[in-house]
Amino acid sequence: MSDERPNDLTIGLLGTEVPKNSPMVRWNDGHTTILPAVYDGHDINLCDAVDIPIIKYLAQCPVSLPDSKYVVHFSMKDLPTHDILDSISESLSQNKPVVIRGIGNHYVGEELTAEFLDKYYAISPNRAVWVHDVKARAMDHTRVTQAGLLKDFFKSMKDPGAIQCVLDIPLAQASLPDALKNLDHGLVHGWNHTTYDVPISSKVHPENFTVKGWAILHHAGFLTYPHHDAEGSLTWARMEVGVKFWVVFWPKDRHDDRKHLQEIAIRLGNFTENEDWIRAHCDVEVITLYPGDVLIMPPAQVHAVYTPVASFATGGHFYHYGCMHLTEISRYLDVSSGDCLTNQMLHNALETFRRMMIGIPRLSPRIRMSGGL
Ligand SMILES: O=C(O)CCC(=O)C(=O)O
Ligand SMILES: [Fe+2]
Repeated sequence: MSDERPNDLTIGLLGTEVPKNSPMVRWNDGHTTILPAVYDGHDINLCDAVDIPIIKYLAQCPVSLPDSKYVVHFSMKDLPTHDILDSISESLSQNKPVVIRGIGNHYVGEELTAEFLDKYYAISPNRAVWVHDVKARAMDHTRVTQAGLLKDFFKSMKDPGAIQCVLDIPLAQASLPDALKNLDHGLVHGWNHTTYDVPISSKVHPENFTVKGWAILHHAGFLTYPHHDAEGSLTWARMEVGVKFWVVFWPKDRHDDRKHLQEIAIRLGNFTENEDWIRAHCDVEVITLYPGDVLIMPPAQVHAVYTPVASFATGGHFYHYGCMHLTEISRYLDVSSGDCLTNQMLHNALETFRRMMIGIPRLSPRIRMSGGL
């Protein structure tokens, strides 16, 4: 597999998608990538201050290997056996992200264009989207998004002066791969099991169903800073086109001490000033995701993502009975240090929790709750 995949991820980018003289970095797993460069009027690279030091730190972190104590690795060959769902559930409930290599369609070799997204994912070039812009973020981190059309985002993909991404393209039809879809306990048990006794009559937030799937789209060189995802949900993501370095963080100790978890979330929010503290208190692993790879993260999992080439990924949020203890911690962190969130706010969360609660008496004995009950 690695035979066909070049380690040099800078090929074809310099002068076409990113500035000719972009700095580079070598990752611990052998890849070389560009570092982001967006210049101000005095030829200063605005990414020198924050983005580049973080990416250099991420690049030297250990690679997540199949024998990792933090991340559980599966391969597509393990699917579809029924046991894999139980093993995945077990890992997630123990707070371990799961990587499954090589699931599903991946259009390797086709260029990522507006036509490609339209043809395979029914995402129109005329979609209105919120565009995150690295230059805007470097100049004022409170104003990172601007409104735009998808086709213009693609035009600026070929502008070496712009590094952008779109983090919330609703894609209601995206779902967990078939073999994994029963992991979504909110839908599978919460909603399906309760409409008999508690019919849906009115006022259910439509996002219960429409935020189930989304897509994200990146130019080469975009760094998403360390954060955990909102609302206590689990997150799954599948690489469709491109490559991502998905970096996951854990406390070295005091895993159940919520004050410590809160301190980590806050310190990671200001990496530059806290690098030494983070090195001393966090274990970190880098998961390199290629097309067809699926990653599932438990609630509250802190992660940072560097996208070194133009990329497209699909994903979604869901809830799981085995992870409710982590959902609770994640929501506690949201309330107590609320600005370390990303992706969409999930307005449906409480309605789904209510359904999951009402559904408990009729739950199959196969379903394990948090804490192994
Ligand atoms: O790909 C990225 O830049 C960020 C993705 C992310 O953080 C997520 O999907 O939760
Ligand atoms: Fe995230």
